[in-house]
Amino acid sequence: MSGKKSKVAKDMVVGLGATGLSIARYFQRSDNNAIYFDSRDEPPGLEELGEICPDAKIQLGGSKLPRGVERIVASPGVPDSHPLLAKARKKKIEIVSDIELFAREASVPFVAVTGSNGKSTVTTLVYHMCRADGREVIAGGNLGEPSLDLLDEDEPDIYVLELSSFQLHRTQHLPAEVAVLLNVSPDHLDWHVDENEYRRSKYRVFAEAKAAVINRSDETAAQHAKHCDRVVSFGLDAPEDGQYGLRTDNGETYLARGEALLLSTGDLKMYGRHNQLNALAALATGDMLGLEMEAMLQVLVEFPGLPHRMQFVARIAAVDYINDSKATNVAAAVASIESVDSMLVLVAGGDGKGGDFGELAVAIEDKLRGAVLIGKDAEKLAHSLDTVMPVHFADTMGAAVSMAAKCAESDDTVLLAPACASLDQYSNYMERGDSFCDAVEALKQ
Ligand code: UMA
Ligand code: ADP
Repeated sequence: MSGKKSKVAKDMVVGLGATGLSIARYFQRSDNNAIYFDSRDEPPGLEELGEICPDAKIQLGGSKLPRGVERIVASPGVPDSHPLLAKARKKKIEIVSDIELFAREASVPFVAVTGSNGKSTVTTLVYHMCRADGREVIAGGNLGEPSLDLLDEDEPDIYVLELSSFQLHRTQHLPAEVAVLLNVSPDHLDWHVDENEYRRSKYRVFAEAKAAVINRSDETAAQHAKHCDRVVSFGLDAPEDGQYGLRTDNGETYLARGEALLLSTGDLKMYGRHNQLNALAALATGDMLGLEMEAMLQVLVEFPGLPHRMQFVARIAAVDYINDSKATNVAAAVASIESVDSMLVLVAGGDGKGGDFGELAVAIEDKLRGAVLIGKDAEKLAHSLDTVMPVHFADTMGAAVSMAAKCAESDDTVLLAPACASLDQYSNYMERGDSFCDAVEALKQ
């Protein structure tokens, strides 16, 4: 196969992680030659790249832009400020995401789900709803399998893609069947130039969409979705005809479409107000796709939520322990704190990604018995929180959970909702969540 390839590589793939390897597989399938770059001496995908593409040209470190490169396919973790990408931009070389390549290639419709928080939950709900309706469906993107790998599977009726701001930032062409924007709050300010650029990346999801699902509280989203053939909104208020929201009847709150009551919120298996919003967004999306309402509602009754999102761990000595390790920014932590009714001891901290912890203090003042802070930005968090509650520091998760157990009173909840990324101490949020669960288990001994 390699004999057919042109000698000079016109594509450069930046990043040898999960995305870089999926691009390598895609290029190998389409017989395309590329140069592979990673800034690290020992990138995680180096060995596998050798298996996928034994004759791959590889450049590790530096910022040399090889002659002949006409396009860069960049992995999401590498910001535009990287010297190689900065150089490429100066030379007006096209920089695209794997999602751009997916969108050019996909021959069946796809749903694009984005937002600062709730993406994985809504993507998974829509996936299950499609299945419950009898559709062949594949989900991936920022969640799970990289998008280009999805193209190598048997063609489904529909794809459901979770998209990050990093991916959208480098995607121009995205003709989604339905584009979903759940919410926008500051995040990833260590990657994007500023908050405006982050927001613009999120709104880009609507650019070529046929239909849009928008959050009613976001007027800018409505502006960006104006051109779509159909727009359906969701929110926690009572919905107008054809829109999704909450209605109260005889003291009971229901998910509703217009005036129609669909499901009591008490029958939702997922926990918390934010998950009612996620359920409404998923219903609105399924509605756009023509899915059966009964099938969708059954999914909401059964789906317990994803691991590490408001996951109940244990009740020990009259205290509940909840793992919301995926609350990796301030807005997510606020949402999870607001969804717990009892007084709380918060376990938080990690890499704050430039987020504003002041907002956290304002939102949670009355609910917190105290906070135990971990990780790189513990001091920064303490600065915002110690005026409103007692704060403690811990070097390890074990020490944090022991300290939280000491602070908690009867019927309190100890909540891991870090408001930060985990990468300063862990490989990912899952490892951090597991470490919390292990520390809670250890309390039983
Ligand atoms: N890196 C370097 N040098 C390089 C290339 C990468 O140091 O040359 C570093 C990056 O700075 C980053 C890490 O390597 O810290 C991984 O970056 P990557 O772009 O290679 O990541 P992938 O392994 O391809 O995984 C990416 C997504 N990761 C990011 O956006 C950081 C994964 O989302 C996604 O599942 C995967 O593609 C498949 O699509 C993870 C994530 O944390 C879950 N996403 C962020 C989030 O959800 O908040 C956006
Ligand atoms: P994402 O994929 O966008 O990170 P997840 O579905 O994995 O979203 O949820 C991550 C965290 O964000 C949850 O653990 C919860 O703390 C918070 N969250 C989820 N949905 C919402 C929402 N609709 N609004 C605000 N916060 C949310």
